[in-house]
Amino acid sequence: MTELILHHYPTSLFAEKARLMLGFKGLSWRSVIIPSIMPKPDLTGLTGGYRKTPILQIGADIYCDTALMARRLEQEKVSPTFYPEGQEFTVASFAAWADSVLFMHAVSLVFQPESLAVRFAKVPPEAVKAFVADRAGLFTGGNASRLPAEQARHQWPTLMSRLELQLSRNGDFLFGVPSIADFAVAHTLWFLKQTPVTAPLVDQYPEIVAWLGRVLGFGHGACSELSSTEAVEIAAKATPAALPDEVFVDPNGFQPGDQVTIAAIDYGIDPVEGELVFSGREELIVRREDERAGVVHVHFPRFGFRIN
Ligand SMILES: N[C@@H](CCC(=O)N[C@@H](CS)C(=O)NCC(=O)O)C(=O)O
Repeated sequence: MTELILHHYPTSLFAEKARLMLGFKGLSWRSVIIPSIMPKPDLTGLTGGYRKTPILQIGADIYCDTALMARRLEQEKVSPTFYPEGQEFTVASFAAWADSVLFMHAVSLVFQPESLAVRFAKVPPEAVKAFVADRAGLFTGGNASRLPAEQARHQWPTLMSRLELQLSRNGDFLFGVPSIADFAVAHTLWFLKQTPVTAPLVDQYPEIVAWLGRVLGFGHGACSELSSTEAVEIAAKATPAALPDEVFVDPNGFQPGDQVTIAAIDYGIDPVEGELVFSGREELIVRREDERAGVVHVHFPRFGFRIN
């Protein structure tokens, strides 16, 4: 089973990054809508505990984190590429910066009370309370600390004027041609554009506004709905793909077959337990067995994750 299955929900900004990546590659995919707060039993049944959004499933292979997802989609369809030749390091590093630094500014700006009031205007108070409590839990225990709104507002003009200058120099995309860097910035600005309180933080920069239109214009590709139960059944019937043809390297001495846990280090640090079957330059793979999903391989980026 080689269908691409994205587990996501409409308002998730990293899900928007994934949807745009799928659109850019012109891929067809199945869409599983997941809850925006815990519990998410079907999703965590597949991942073994990782709870962040989105997740890419291909049969019995589960890809966590959009940075790794981009690499998997690149294998699925090489062209158009996320990593233009000669700029691989630059665009991947820029994307990692955007997914952490720029993202944390946006979270802080969107979560300031004036913006939250508009964003949740039609949501019942208990649901808002549950959401805020869930996100407080999400940011507990990792090394990512919430940026005070005042500091985020203070630093925002620097970030945006650098992007504005970069675009005025390089043309249609951040590095001239489209790359993973564009997708890693666009989803954050898309998020800010959702409410009239935060939209002006983007709208005052004409080069950025025009560029954002171009990136969002890639669309989402063709998708059709799938239930989370069906997705679990697909995993149960499938066998994980062959491991990458790359030498197992682990600088801390972990060996193939070791029983480990893997967890993000920034936030959403819920560990996933299983057998370490692969440790490569960019990717870690854990084999685990789930009551309903059967044997699955859960894939993580090496960067930003830890093995215990
Ligand atoms: N580094 C992760 C970040 C994912 C992330 O932070 N997603 C947010 C939603 S935009 C999340 O998981 N929020 C909690 C949730 O959906 O349960 C990635 O690139 O996939």
